[in-house]
Amino acid sequence: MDFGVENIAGKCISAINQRIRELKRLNIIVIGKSGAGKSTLINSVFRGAVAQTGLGRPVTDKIRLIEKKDFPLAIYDTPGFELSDDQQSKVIDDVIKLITDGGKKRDINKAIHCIWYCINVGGNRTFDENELKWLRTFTEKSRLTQVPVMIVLTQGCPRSKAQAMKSLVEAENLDVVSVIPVLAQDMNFDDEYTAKAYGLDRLIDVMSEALPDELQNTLNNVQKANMTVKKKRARAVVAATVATAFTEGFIPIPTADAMALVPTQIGMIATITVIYGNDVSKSILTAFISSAVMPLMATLAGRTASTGLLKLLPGIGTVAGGVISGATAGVITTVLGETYIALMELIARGEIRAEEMSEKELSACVDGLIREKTKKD
Ligand SMILES: Nc1nc2c(ncn2[C@@H]2O[C@H](COP(=O)(O)OP(=O)(O)O)[C@@H](O)[C@H]2O)c(=O)[nH]1
Ligand SMILES: [Mg+2]
Repeated sequence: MDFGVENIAGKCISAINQRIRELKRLNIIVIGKSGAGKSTLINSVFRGAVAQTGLGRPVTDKIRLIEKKDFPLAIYDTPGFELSDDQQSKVIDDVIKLITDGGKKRDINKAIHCIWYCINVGGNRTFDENELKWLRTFTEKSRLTQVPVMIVLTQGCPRSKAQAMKSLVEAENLDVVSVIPVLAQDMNFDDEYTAKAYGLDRLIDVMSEALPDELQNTLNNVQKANMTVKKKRARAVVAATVATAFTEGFIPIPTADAMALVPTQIGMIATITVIYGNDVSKSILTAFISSAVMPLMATLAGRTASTGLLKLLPGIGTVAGGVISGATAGVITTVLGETYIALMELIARGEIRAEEMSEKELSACVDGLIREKTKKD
């Protein structure tokens, strides 16, 4: 392999694209009355303004499918109990059919993975008995399909009312995973008081717990509401990379072969990128490789006097003795992973606008991050 910065950056881009193509599709049914806040919720939880692209494609006469090209998410937008009795039971039957048809194909990309049942807190003066009845009928049928149902109490403001409603629904002992009050967007009252958005991070936590491992990267790729889960997942990728590639499988190599670690690190960088769902350009990768990967590899090869980086190594002796041990390779890879996670987080939070930064500014940013990660406390 050619270990020039350009070539490594190119390899990263290919690896990222391949991993994006390999993501399984997450399929969600979102049920709720019109005006409950389904579209607002969807747009606040997922990146890419998914619910803004028109009405979606009709799947049945009431259910619409919202999806975007090259985006691993499908949402079935489904009306709630506001319909006539006949229409209500038809919608329930349609939803159950959607689930069983998806399950029959034995393909994770076709299966329904979870259901959000949305109830508007703000709009209900008291809890609507009919809605509860609908929910009872629905969960009795959906229970058999074993698809996790989450009750989302939308427009959950005031919070005390949302909490009271949560207790009321929980007392029903329905077959649901969780009852989660949320306010998807800040809500203004007479310019004097603003209720702050809340609860979306909790919804993603519950989703993450309910979904199988194969869908965790997809969930993180499409969601923008919970940075903690992304970070946790990204750190697990670093730990797994270190464990499989270096602690167990790595045979000490001569320091001159430090670059042999790079292919594994490219895989790690690609997976972290996918978890953050950031649009990563070649210039970001170039800055990361020239300011983080290259200096660390040079340190391993004993070609640098950068004492800051050397301090990291568990035993300088191992490197000075002419070989890189698995443990040393692991420490270096962990630092690289942590630095890359920090960079992805800055971009995902909008704290830096990488596309507007010069190569020099990007490099300075990476430099600052790696200094933070290598600081001994
Ligand atoms: N401020 C604020 N407004 C919301 C929220 N959820 C819904 N709304 C408003 O309630 C109305 C109906 O929401 P929408 O998402 O279109 O409901 P849908 O019919 O279930 O898709 C819209 O005017 C939204 O702006 C929220 O979390 N915060
Ligand atoms: Mg809508």
